[in-house]
Amino acid sequence: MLVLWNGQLLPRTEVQVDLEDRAYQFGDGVYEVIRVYGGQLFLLNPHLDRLVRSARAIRLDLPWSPSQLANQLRELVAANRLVDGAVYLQVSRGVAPRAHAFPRASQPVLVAYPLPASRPTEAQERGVRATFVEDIRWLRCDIKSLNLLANVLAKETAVERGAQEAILHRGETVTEGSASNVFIVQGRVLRTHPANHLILDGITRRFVLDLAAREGISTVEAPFTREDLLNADEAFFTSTTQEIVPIVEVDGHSIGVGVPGPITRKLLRAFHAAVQATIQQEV
Ligand code: PSZ
Repeated sequence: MLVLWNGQLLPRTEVQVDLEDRAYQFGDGVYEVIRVYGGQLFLLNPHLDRLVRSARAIRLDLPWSPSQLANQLRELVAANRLVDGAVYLQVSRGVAPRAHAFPRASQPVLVAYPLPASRPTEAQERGVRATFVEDIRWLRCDIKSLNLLANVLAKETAVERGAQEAILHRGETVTEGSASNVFIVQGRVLRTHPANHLILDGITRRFVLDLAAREGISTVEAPFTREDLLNADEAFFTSTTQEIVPIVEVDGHSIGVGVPGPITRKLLRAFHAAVQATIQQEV
């Protein structure tokens, strides 16, 4: 495997992660996961725009322009002959003697490498179980920061309960998943939490909202409660690698009739068609 490390492509064993990299000690950095279909970086520009926003929000100056990053990532994909998978990209504030305050002089460290990913076909067809977990994160969940401890703890709680995903809630309000955005269908309306400081504005979230509009499905970005979710006709979560996954049960309560619903299935078909169209466009 070749790894992109500050503009160079190196074998994994030659990448030297420093003991005092601030990502390692403080989680002081930002990241992205980008899906690759047919050798193409899917929705690359929105991911790079979000990386720039996340970096700015933590006052980290990126020394690379989005178009330079795009070129480097395309080289990474080509060098690894990556066809179907994902790319993980992180930028840390760099290496400096351990101290909380920003170092006077440090160069950001960028690392990117391929991750395996494949469409979760069975989960998409059958749906999955989810569980409620209190959202104990900080109040800047819009930043895709390397600090994922609360997300990790929530996901582990889900695993312990035999659920695929943790649905986070602040009090009664559902925010998002531990590593996904959450949608419900109420009648003919698709609803998801607004993109504010309480959630990550998922690239897949935005893509699905746009797909829904094109499919003639009404959408509303408004908070909803745990009870709204339990009473919804359909529910699903979205993420870069999971695409759209129907939620058919939450803590033992069936959602709708307990199988993936018609609007969710329509969106899944539209999503898969959009992916297919992107792959074919570039060939
Ligand atoms: O492989 C995986 O399971 C992935 S790849 C990306 C994610 C999970 N999750 C991103 C994410 C997230 O961490 C939180 C807290 N909320 C929403 C999302 C969805 O964001 P996008 O759609 O940009 O991946």
